[in-house]
Amino acid sequence: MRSRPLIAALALAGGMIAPVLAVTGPAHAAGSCRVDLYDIDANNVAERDGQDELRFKVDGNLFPKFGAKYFAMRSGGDGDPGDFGNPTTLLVGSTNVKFDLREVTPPIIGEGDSLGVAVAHASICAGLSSGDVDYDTTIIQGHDETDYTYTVKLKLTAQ
Ligand SMILES: [Ca+2]
Ligand SMILES: [Ca+2]
Repeated sequence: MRSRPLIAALALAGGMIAPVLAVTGPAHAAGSCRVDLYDIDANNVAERDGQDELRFKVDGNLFPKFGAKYFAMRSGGDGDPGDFGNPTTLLVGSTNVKFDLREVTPPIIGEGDSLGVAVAHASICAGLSSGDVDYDTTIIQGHDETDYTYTVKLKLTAQ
């Protein structure tokens, strides 16, 4: 008989947890966000031959992922996530996420050289509620081999 109140209390506590989360969940600030490449525009490419061969490096992974692949862009070009094999990662807590834009030189398709880094800021994720979507845009610029500018837009989806 002495165990009954304890079991009842546990059952009550177990029953309480789920409804509380269900009520506060949608309005609760996100603890993490899924980050996806959303868009990349080549305003000016870097290489003198007028075409950059590109990959993204995210969390140590290269995109496109499989085999010796890259996506070639010329000035004025518009790249989509699918062109890079849909680069994605998770932003957790206060750590910004970086999408490193790499330029490779065929026939050697490794990780190439970094043109710059697009950032998804943790501060944006922290301001979102679960299910919300926002975007973080980075202008990547440099001078090697020629003046280049890329506009990279990352999409944050709050978990
Ligand atoms: Ca080239
Ligand atoms: Ca190249």
